[in-house]
Order: sequence, then C-alpha cells, then structure tokens
Amino acid sequence: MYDEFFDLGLAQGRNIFVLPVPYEGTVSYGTGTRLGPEALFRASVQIESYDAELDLDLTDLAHFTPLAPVDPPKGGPEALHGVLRRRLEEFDAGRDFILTLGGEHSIPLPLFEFYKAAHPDLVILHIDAHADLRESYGDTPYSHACIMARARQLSIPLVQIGIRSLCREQRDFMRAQPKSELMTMFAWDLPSPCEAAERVRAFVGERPIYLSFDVDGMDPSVIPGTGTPEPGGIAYPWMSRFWKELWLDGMGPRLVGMDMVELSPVHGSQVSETAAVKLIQRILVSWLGQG
Ligand SMILES: [Mn+2]
Repeated sequence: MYDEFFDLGLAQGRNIFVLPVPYEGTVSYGTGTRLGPEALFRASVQIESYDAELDLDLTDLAHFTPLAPVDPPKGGPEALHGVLRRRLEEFDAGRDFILTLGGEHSIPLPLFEFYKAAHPDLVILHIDAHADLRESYGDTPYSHACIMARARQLSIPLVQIGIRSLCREQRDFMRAQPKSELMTMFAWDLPSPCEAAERVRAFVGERPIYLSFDVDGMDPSVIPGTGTPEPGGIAYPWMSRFWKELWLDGMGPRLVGMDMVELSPVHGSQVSETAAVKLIQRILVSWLGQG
C-alpha cells in the first residue's frame, strides 16, 4: 500500500521522503484521518504527473522515497511526538525533504522542531480554516487545535492563509503578535493569488519555509473529506494559481519540508484525496520547476 507514491520509476531530480503518519488521537469531530495517508498514496498513482499549464512533469523534477508508516502509539500526541522524534534522528534537516502525510494536525510539531534546529530563521506557511492558536484544547496543549501556538512557542514566524474559524481568545492572541511574526490572510479577505504570493514573499524574504497544509483550508466543495469542514474556504483555481505565482520565474522562498494533514477519505468517493494529491503535485512542480 505504501510502496508507490507518484511514479517511482525515474530516479532523477530532487529526492522527497514520504512519511505516512496514520494518527488521529485528538480529533474533535469527524474521524477517519488515520486513513488519509493510504488514500493519498492510492490517488497519487492515478493522476497525471504532467502539469499541463506549467508544462512540467513532476517525475522529471522529483523522485519519491516512501518511508515505513509510523505505527501510532496508543495515547495522546506526546507519545506520537516521541516516536516521530526518534524517526527523525536518521535524517538531516539541512538536506532532507520530508513530505509528511497525516493524520491529524497535531502531528507535525516534531517536524517544526527538526527543521527549526537546522534553519533557525525558518518560517511556517500555514494553510488552514482554523487558526490553531489555542493555548490548550481538550486538556492538552498538543491538540491539533494548538499546533500553531506551539510553533509560536518555538519562536517560528507564521504566515496563515484561509483562516475563517477561531475563538476570541485566538483573535486576541493574533492581535498581540508583532506584525513581523504573524501574518494572517483570512478567507473572507483573500487578495488575488498574485498579490497573496507577493505578500508572502515580502514577509518571508530570504528565509526558508516549511509548509503545513491542513486540507480544510480548501473549500469543502473541493475537499469534503475532512473532519472539521468549514464553508467559505479557498477555491481550487485560487490555490493552484498561488503556488505558481509564489515561485514564478525562480522567485520565492526555499521550501525545506511540508505536511498535508486532516484528510479523511469519504467512502465511495475519491474527490478529496485526488484534489489533495494534485495540490501536492502543484506545490512541488511550482517550487522545483520554475527556477
Ligand atoms: Mn483545520
């Protein structure tokens, strides 16, 4: 099941390690994100690796090394984080690109730490419907609803896109952050993809980015398969265009690693995982191919 991600036949281009993390320990509403990684693997071999608009083929630019899936421990996210930290010891954050497939959004904290250690000036680009800036949720500060509060605790600056669901406590937290540390593009106020890309480049500058992509940032009409859907999300053409604009003509920041989380496949439909994996393809093609 976890053997093939896109086409492994061509061993050329940038190596991407693919790490499946079928974990859903703190999900608060719909379940099924533990099935997300498998669905993304399945979808990846079905779609065309050629991006017709950019005239670039992902399999010319990258090859994928699937890693053994993380066997999720029983218990809360701290236990999972311990397992992940040990797995990451065999990788070099200065060199290795890891594509982590969730699972829920509590997963990537060890990835944040891993890349931050090698890149002290790391910035996180965060796509999500939810701000995920709660101090604690469901009796744990490591819940999916707190993941970006933990990133801020690591002193990692954040750019958030698509946010449209948060509590007043999080809004107050946002307002208290220095403008150089947090930039949020709310879903109701999204500029054009071109302007959004310019703003992200202006914020990030020369610093490297880690991308944390919660699929519920997209509109639920695009990706209905997610545990906590929120209407009014990002449209597919907007998101697709944004990645192209971000790295147009070799501009844009270096991407050091990424995750895609919160995919919860809908039984009998492949719409959600297809859209999610096409976005992974678009991101990687735009980043690797436009230089
Ligand atoms: Mn979310």
